[in-house]
Amino acid sequence: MLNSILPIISISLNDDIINDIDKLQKNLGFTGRSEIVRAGLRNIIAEQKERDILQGKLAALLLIIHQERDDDQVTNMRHDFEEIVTTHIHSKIDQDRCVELFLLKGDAELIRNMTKKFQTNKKLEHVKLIAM
Ligand code: NI
Repeated sequence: MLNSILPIISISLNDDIINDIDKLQKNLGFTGRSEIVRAGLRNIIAEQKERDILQGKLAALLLIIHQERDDDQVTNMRHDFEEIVTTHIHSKIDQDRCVELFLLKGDAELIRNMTKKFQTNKKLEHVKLIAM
C-alpha cells in the first residue's frame, strides 16, 4: 500500500486520558495513539449518524457515569427533559462514582437534544444512548 500523507492536528489531553489511551493501545493491540484516536472518532461519528436517522416517537435508554460530586449536573439537566423521562435510576457504583439510567419515551428530537446536552458536558465520564 502506498504511504498516504495524513494531515496532522494537535489535540490537548489530560494525563488520565493519555493513560487510558496507552492502556487501550496495549490491550487492544493498536499500533499507536493516532490509530486509537481515529478508532474512537470513527465510533463517535457512527453513533452520531445512527442517532441522526432516529425519527418520530421512540423509547431509549440513556446511561451516564459520573463522579459523585457532579450529581447536581445531571439533576439540573434532567429538569429540562421531564416530559420524556419515564424512569430514572441513580445509584452509587463505588466510592466516587455514580451511574444514572434514564428510560426515555418521546420525540426523537428531544431524546437527541437530551443526549447532546449530556454528551457535551465535560464533567460526565460516560454517556451512552441506546435507542429501542
Ligand atoms: Ni450520586
